[in-house]
Amino acid sequence: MNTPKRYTVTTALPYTNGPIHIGHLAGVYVPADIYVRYLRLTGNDVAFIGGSDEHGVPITIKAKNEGVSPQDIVDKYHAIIKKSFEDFGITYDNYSRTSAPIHHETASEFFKTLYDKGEFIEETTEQLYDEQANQFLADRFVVGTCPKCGNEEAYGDQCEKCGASLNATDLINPKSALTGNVPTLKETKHWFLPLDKHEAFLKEWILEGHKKDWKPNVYGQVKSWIDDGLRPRAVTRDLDWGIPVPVEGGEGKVLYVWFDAPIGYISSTKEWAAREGKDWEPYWKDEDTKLVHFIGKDNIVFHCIIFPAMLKAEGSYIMPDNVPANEFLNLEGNKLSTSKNWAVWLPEYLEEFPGQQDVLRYVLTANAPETKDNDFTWKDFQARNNNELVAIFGNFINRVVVLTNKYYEGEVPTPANFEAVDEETLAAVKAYPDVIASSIERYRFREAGQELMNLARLGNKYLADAEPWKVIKVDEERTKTIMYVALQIASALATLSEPFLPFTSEKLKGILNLEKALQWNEVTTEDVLLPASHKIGKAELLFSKIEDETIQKQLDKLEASKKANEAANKVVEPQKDTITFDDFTKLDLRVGTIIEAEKMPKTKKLLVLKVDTGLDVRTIVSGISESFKPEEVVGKQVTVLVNLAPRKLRGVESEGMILMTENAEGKLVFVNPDEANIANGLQIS
Ligand code: B3M
Ligand code: ZN
Repeated sequence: MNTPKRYTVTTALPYTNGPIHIGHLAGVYVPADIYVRYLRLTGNDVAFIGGSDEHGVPITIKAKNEGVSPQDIVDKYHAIIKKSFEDFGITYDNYSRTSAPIHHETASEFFKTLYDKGEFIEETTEQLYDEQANQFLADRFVVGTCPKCGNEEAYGDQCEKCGASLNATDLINPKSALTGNVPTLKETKHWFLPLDKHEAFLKEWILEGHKKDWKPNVYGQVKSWIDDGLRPRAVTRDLDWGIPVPVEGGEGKVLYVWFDAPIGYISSTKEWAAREGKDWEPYWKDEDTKLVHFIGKDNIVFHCIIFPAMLKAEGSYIMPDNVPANEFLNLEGNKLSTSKNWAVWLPEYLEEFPGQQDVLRYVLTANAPETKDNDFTWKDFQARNNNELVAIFGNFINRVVVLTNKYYEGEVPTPANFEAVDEETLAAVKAYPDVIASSIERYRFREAGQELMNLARLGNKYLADAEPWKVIKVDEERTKTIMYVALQIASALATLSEPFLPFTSEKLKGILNLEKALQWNEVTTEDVLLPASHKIGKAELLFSKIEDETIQKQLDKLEASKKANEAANKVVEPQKDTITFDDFTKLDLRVGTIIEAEKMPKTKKLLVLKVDTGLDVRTIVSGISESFKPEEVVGKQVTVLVNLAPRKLRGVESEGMILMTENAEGKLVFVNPDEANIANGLQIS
């Protein structure tokens, strides 16, 4: 039995420049929600804190691209993100935003405290400057080669490939992301946090103190930075979107987004405590509080080095107990990409798979990139739903409920004598809370989720071996025992599934008619999980099979994204050699109408067309069959090159060429006269 504690659990504040996708969910939000739901179920005092990260260069870039203000962008995406978390069952105690006044106050105060304590180095240095854009280049305003790993797409503050935290002047061959120009250097004053001053503390606290309980992927990254030697980091920027620097000489400058954002956890906690009539300070300053940050691996340096150094310098805060960062999730073998629309977006998933939040929660937990990057495929999504959720968990519950209603009108029967298999099964059930808890408390959610499925497997196997549908014909008393044991397993699943499958757990508690469901540890401590003569409800399916066409639809969407990317990134061929006007007059281009069309047998790409050119009706073979069905092109007016020498294609003589090009989705389209009903044969000049 755990002694209840106070926990502050935070999740990375997503930039409000786009919706949440499955990479965010798998890396950060689903594991965090599993963790806090379990902590609450085991009687702990939990503050589950989140919010939107509304400053930073990604937002100003998005605003610039869309011709709106940064505030418009953050208002739009904060609302989208907040609602999608709610609809997906991420149970924050508070979800705030860093443009909120309480955050501006908290972050400004924090900066001022460090400033007044002399914790900053105030220095005028040369920084990268874009003369054409007339602005300093920091963070994502500049791209270049990472000095640590050679990644050519490193940003001015961080390399996402190796995670290194950088000063923009560290980049090799820097280029302005605004104009593409090579930046110049220009003097400007900033305030630096001397990380080197906290090196001894960080070494002691992390490299000694957390050698055993921090995940190897986190510990390894932190160790490599500390071993490389820590340097002062600028915590202010020459930008106009962010929290103004609240000290003399700070005009026109804002706090670096990675200085203000982690303080967003504190301001969100303050906002929650004020609303709940609680004191926020114990959640951030009491040594008994366990502070846990859920993040993706690209945020490790900020949560394990920079933010702790800030908290240490401020002096009144606790340090994080753990930072269980996950690696990255890929999609169908490719990196998730917002810019390339190569993602499964949470709002779209919620719309296209209504009521199936738990399927995605389960699959993202089963495939979580906990120790290495992992891949999400729609085929695997379908397989885990159909072969595990439907065939094991759902099937077990459905049989128990249907048979209990059929044999006993929904009443839990009084068991007769327990046989060895019954005793063993009931004992195994009682072991599951600790088995699953042990995995959760070590942030091994994949393992924990599979242990839950093992409990459902235990139930399924128990019923399949006991075969109550046969025994009922010969031994009523034995059947009562079998169904009683099966119902105990169902009740245990109702409680233990809540962290992983909260929507299913709710439904199952309804089916079992559990007004007050068991607490986590009661599954172990209580002799009876579902008492005899308790009345359960009617059966309803917990999960439904996902058919191939549903999956194909998703794969087609991704294919369309891929094509659109290819088209968007299509290299525009350089202009061909110049021709004379006489050369041009040799081309005889006419308006024509397609009057017949059929697929060329045994080919994928070819249509055989009959085209009325106004001069004659001729056959033209065209490679458009992957973009058009024959019936779609009949009647279309097209531009025809009629004096092209005839060519035999697969035995068919083709006399001319129809002008085509590609659209943004990479689909072939006709280059045809805009006006309708132009007489065939008219020349195009
Ligand atoms: N806004 C999101 C990211 O880097 C970043 C996290 C802030 S947590 C304080 O994906
Ligand atoms: Zn790098």
